[in-house]
Amino acid sequence: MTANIVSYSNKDVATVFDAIADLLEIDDANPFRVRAYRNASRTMENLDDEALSMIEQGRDLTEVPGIGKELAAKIETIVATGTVKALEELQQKIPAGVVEMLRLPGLGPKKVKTLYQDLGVTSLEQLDAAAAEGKVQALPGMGARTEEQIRKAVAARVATGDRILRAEATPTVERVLDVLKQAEPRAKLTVAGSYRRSRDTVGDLDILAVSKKPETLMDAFVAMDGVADVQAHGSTKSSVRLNAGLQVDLRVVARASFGAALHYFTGSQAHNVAVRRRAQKMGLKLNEYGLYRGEKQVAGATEIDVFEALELTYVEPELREDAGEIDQAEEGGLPKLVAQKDIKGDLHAHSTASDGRNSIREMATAAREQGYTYLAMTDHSKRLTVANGLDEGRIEAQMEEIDAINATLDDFTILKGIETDIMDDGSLDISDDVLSRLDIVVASVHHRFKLSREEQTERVMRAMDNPYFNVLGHPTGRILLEREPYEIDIPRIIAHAAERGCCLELNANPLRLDLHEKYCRQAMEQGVLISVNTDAHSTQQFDNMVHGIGQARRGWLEKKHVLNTRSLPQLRKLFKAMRG
Ligand code: DGT
Ligand code: CA
Ligand code: CA
Ligand code: ZN
Repeated sequence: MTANIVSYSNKDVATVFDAIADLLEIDDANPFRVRAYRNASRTMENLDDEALSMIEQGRDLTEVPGIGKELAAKIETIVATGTVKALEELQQKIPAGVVEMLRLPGLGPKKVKTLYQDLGVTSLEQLDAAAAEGKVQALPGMGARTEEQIRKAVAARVATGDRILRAEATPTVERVLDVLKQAEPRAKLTVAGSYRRSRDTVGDLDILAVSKKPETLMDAFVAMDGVADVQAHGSTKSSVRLNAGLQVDLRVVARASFGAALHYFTGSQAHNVAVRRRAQKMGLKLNEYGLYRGEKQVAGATEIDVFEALELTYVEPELREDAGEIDQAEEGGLPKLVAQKDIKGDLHAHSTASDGRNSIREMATAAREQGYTYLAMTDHSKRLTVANGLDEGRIEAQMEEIDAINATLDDFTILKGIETDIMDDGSLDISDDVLSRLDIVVASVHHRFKLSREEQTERVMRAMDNPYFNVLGHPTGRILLEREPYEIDIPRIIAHAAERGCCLELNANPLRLDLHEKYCRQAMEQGVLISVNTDAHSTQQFDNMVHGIGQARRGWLEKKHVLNTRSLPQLRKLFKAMRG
């Protein structure tokens, strides 16, 4: 029996088509077939209607330009199962290690094919060894640089293991909860682990249930679509590995133990150890079944009960890292963490004027639908030619365009802004005269990542000294699981921002989540406001705010520490003060 309640989106279909194209290319297939899958992938990404709803409405997928009978049939299968025979056959044929090589940054199918076919490399270890011996740079189309990049990428992959972005795991969490809910509507279900703590990446998923019918839940769980491998199948614990590689654990616990189990499996491990130590000091014993005095359970049904019995106020999951939260909970001094509803607007977004996908008006409408009262349009500036960055003349035209749109909006304001590039010498790439007429200036580093720590720090500090500088965009440039932050002394940047009275961004794009939580906390302690922005390049990306909020909460931020919780008049006042 398969529980066929899971559904897949156009984006999932596009991912499958891309994977097929990659593997076909490695397999030396006919280039026309490769291109057909690539085109189909792009078609699916850009399709306005979800294939699933088209099918449900009885519409024929072949009405989509570029989709013939064969592809339409594949789309139907993928939407229903998440995969398709063509992909599975290729996955059988090509070693898993080769597929893994594809996921390394900087390695596309062409290079992977060469490495696989010319060097016979079939795992990351072999790849690293070949690179170490200088065999990679001898290959056509590769040089010493590629070789060095490969070694770095392998090292980074080994360091992060098989973690995936939390945001990437969200659809899986929802699907699994959905399957379980359908199997046993009366079960109580929650996700625990690093996912619940809103970590930027997760190693695996931990799901907890209370149910009178554990077998029914477990059977549905191991029979879900997308399960590649069942590692355990019991009545209290089951574990599966999904096709995408992610592991999911499901535990069923007694109602009286639910709170203790939720606390235990939420972690972090360091937090658990510290809380257990506290329990011991109080003559109690804490484990995943409950809090005990001798044989008697004194708490366990809810987390609140457990904390209360330990004379602690409730600790939000995001704070459970053994970073001072237990002392604060004892004193009743934990922060009231910022929440999505506190956010009044987004201060970093792009339109079609640079590299965004929607017009300013569309972006404003979508921001308003988020419940916001303002949105700053901060398109790229002229140095970033690849993103069609705006020069002074285009900025002035955009200011007029914004005035015209604002005149038609009565309870919403578009702020005029720019994401200006920080140049090599720390100057900004837009003239002060134009900057002075904008409402907000976000400044970012988009090139010369390789400067020394000293040089990079000073470059950014000089940019902050510009009188029109408001917010430092994505302050460290990291791309999760892909690119390390550039060398920069963030504590010095924070101190400088405190002195200068300007702000740092927490970029909410789930690939960035930049500024890191520990620096958010440092900035907050020094009175530097953090602006939680999505950097949206399309109307949908405003939804990324939730990821930024998760990271902000992990950084102990309250509403008052976040710039864009301010009302528009308050915001304007702050910006005015920044210009001194
Ligand atoms: P992950 O999966 O690597 O992103 O991180 P977590 O925190 O989800 O870790 P995971 O899945 O290994 O275990 C879930 C939670 O269970 C963890 O946060 C704390 C608890 N836990 C697991 N193993 C131990 C242990 O050996 N000792 C203690 N005190 N807690 C543990
Ligand atoms: Ca986990
Ligand atoms: Ca786990
Ligand atoms: Zn940027």
